[in-house]
Amino acid sequence: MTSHNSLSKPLLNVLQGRKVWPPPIWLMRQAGRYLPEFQALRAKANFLTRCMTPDIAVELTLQPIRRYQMDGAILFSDILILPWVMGQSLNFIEGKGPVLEPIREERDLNALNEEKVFEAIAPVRETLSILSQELPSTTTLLGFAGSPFTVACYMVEGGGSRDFAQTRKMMLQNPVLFQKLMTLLTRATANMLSAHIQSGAEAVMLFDSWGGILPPEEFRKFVTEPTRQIVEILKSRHPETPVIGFPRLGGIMSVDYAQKTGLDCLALDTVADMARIAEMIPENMALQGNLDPMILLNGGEPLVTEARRIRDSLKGRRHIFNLGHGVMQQTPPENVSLLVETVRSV
Ligand code: 1CP
Repeated sequence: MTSHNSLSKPLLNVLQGRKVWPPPIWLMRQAGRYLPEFQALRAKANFLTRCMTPDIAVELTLQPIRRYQMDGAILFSDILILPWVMGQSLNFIEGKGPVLEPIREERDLNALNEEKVFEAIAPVRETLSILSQELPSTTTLLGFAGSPFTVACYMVEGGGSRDFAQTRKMMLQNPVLFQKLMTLLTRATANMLSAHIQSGAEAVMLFDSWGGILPPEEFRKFVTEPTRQIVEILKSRHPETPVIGFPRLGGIMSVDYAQKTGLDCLALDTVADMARIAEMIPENMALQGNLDPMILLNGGEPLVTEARRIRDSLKGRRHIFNLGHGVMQQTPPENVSLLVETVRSV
């Protein structure tokens, strides 16, 4: 096993097939409201402006890198930028989250334009090229997208939801329309991730936050299969660039997903028993995860014990330390320091 310090980019090395000890670490939502320096910039521009202004997006991406020397820097953006640049109206409302004009009929879908995506994400492409110049030489730059199913949930519902009932209804009552939306999103997502890679992303991650609400057959059709297609397109264009998939709340379906998609790394949520799942997936696949964000928020001895347990239970596997979901807003920033120190001390 190679030691952490001898490698220029430990995270990329793990993704490309090497074992690294101690494991590299980054956190989902590592740029966020729990950081005072994030709050300071927040007052200056609304969320979409922050995503689409390269200077601001670069600064927000770099904040957790400066503070914690994370091994991965994830582009500051959002999964809903894609529907927005295709023409769906989007606002982020304080205390409520994203609000979109819902897609419910054929003509809503026909109004979207995927041809515009590349040009419209020019500021995102610029953010990535600046980051690839400015990041420390040991940090891996990550691009990302929502999975087609998760993005479709927000597009059809018009925002967040507990059960995405409108989306499930469309799947059942108008399967042709829903499939058309999925086909469009699968292509557009692959093209957008491809643009991220061309602009400097060294690996990309697909967030499937809501796939876990589906029964098995639908999970295969709308989560596993579109993911497989995206990986196939990306590998044909960028054979060297690793792809991470995060089928949140996927349970046992995550195993099938890992086997069939061609992904390089399976990211697992908090409820997953990583060491057991590790035994069920292809041996050449890396794992990412999965500390409970609540344990991070709580800090102290329980944090140290659990972080060590997760890290040590995957010794000998290719592992990237992360949370099982995003950093929670009330997390004391010093708990993140304690976590990083714990994972890195052997
Ligand atoms: O008020 C604010 O400052 C905006 C809060 C915020 C932030 C910081 C949103 C709105 N998005 C983001 C950034 C973001 N979103 C990143 C950036 C990089 C990082 O991790 O540091 C990423 C990767 C995402 C991904 C994202 N957005 C997901 C997938 C992961 C997950 O959390 O499950 C989802 C579902 C979204 C939608 C979204 N965007 C924002 C909110 C509040 C939500 C959730 C809405 C809901 O379901 O209620």
